Amino acid sequence: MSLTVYESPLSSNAQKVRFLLAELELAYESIEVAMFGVGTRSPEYLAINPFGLLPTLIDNDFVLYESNTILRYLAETKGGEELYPRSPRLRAGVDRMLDVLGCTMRPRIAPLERRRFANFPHGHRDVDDERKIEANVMNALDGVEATLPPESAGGYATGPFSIADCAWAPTLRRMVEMELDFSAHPKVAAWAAQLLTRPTWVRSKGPELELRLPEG
Ligand SMILES: N[C@@H](CCC(=O)N[C@@H](CS)C(=O)NCC(=O)O)C(=O)O
Repeated sequence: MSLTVYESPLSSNAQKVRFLLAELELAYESIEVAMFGVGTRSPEYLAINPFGLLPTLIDNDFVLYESNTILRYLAETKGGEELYPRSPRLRAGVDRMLDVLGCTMRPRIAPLERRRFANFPHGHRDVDDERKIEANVMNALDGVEATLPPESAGGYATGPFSIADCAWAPTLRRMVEMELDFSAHPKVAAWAAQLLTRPTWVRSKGPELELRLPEG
């Protein structure tokens, strides 16, 4: 069996996949591709992943991109069935958290990450604009808080640990690094605390980004 992952240490979507591979104790070859359009737009990489995005998994001769699809595939095929339950209702719970992340939270939080971590926009800083974006993130977090099960269910995204947790860990980590205030979201705070200290995450998460906090 040969597994290869095209990735970058700072890619949140690659971090999801590394986390699951650590959970499954699977060895793989890591091929680092430079982000921000450097290696990702090279003809060699575009021949593997036509979107020019990270990560891409190669399982023998099977090429797969889209990080959440990779999580589902690995869970289904590499002994992680309990991480992606078969029962339709339990599976729907995991899928919902994957979709909330990809369809609601990521579009809202990505502009904040660009401003706090990537020094965007260059040269000037609009703190009011950042506060509006942050409020939009917090509204989505209200939904997450209401969706999370009671802590007694296991403390993870749907209770027991699942691929939804692998998917959310990089974004929760950035929320913590950005010092977002979780005081109105106690279940999210407890979830992040438990998830971000899980040994497989700590081992696989990769380096931190450099943060710039809003002035005033
Ligand atoms: N929907 C894709 C998004 C992948 C994505 O946006 N990857 C980023 C890194 S996290 C990337 O490769 N950006 C292009 C670049 O930096 O050149 C997935 O989940 O795999």
